[in-house]
This record gives sequence, structure tokens and C-alpha cells, in this order.
Amino acid sequence: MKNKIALGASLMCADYLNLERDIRLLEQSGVDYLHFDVMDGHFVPNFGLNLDLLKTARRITNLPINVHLMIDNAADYIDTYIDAGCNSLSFHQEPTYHIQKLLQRIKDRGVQAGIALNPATPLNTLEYILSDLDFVLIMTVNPGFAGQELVPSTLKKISKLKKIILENKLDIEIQVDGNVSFENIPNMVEAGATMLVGGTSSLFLKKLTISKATQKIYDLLP
Ligand code: S6P
Ligand code: MG
Repeated sequence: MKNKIALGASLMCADYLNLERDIRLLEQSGVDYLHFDVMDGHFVPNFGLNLDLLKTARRITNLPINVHLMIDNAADYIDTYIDAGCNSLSFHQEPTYHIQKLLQRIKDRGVQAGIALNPATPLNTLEYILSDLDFVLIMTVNPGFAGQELVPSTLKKISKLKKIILENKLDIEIQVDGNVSFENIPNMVEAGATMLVGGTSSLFLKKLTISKATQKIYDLLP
């Protein structure tokens, strides 16, 4: 990782008809990782990217692949996504039983483990799993769709989590996902975000090339 802040690209926002081209552009632009959204049409009212696409992307790039499971039954699919070659994986707190066990399972397989929190889910749900986490994904919009507006209270949540991490001397990254725009990035980073997910509001903004958008994001980082 070149920067203290890692920049990820939400593949769901890329051009599906030119996916390989976009992945190459992301590589050339110096993006740090690919963010891969998985949905089930039930936990969130949409369908994201599928397993075959992950396997295909894995074949053609060495960029780290970060999977974000937005599904009810993460326990049934964690191993499948790890087998497909992801480097880090998060699942949602809200629909999941036995969270600590699943985080351990991910880590035991040599993959970075994270928990994702919807905007309304409080940080105290993390209290007894802090030592099991490599990263926390703070959803800054309600999950399911690209192109939404930031939920403002999530900025305070990032700061609070940063404080908990510092007070407990923990090594946990804070990932932000949703409306990670040029306008919001400085505030997110100031609050403590260390992993960004660039989507339609920055990296894949229609009026910029991927390379110009990446540069513009890096220019905003400390
Ligand atoms: C959907 C998913 C996200 C989006 C990303 C889109 O909730 O988890 O990763 O793809 O947030 O970014 P933007 O800039 O369109 O909000
Ligand atoms: Mg996501």
C-alpha cells in the first residue's frame, strides 16, 4: 500500500461491458484494491456481482480483492468467496449469528476479516469482537445501491470508532462505503477513515476518466 489511506474501486460501478479495460485502468491509476459487492435481493433489495465474476477478475488481476457480503446467510458463503480468491471479506452484523466464530474462520483462512455496519447499527455491537477484527466497514449510505446521498450521522460514527481504536491501541482499519465523493472524502478521512470505496461519486464519475478521478482523490489525501 503506497498511502496511509487505501483507495478501493467499487467494481459494481465500473462499465460491465468493458470490465477488463476498467480493471486495467484502475491498476494503472494506482488504485489499492477492488471492492466487490455481493447482494442477495433480501438483506438488500438489489443484486450485486456474482461469484463467477469474482473468479474471472481474480484470474486477470493481482490487485487485492475486498468482498462485501450484503446477504442474510453469510456463514454459508464465506468459504466459497475465500476459495474464489478474495483477500479481505466483510459481512453484515445485522442478519448474522455467531459473528465471532465467522471472523475467526475468515482469519484462519488467511483472509482479512471485517464486519459491516448499516448506518443505524450502533458501535456498541463491536464491543466484544474488537480483537477479532482487521477492519470495520462503516456504511455511509444504506446498503444496496450506488449513487445515494451520505447519511450525515455516519461521520460521527467514524470519529467515535477511531477514538475506540486509539483508546484500546487496536490495529483496525476503518473502511467507508457510500457517497465517498470528492466533497466527503476530506471529512471522512479527518474523522478516521483509512480505507475508501470509490464509486459513482468519485472514481467512476461520468465526466472524469478513471485516471483523473484517482489523481483527484489522491490529491485530497493527507
Ligand atoms: C452498495 C455497495 C457500495 C456501492 C458504492 C457506490 O451499497 O455496498 O459499495 O457500490 O457505495 O458508491 P457511490 O459513490 O455511488 O455511493
Ligand atoms: Mg460495498
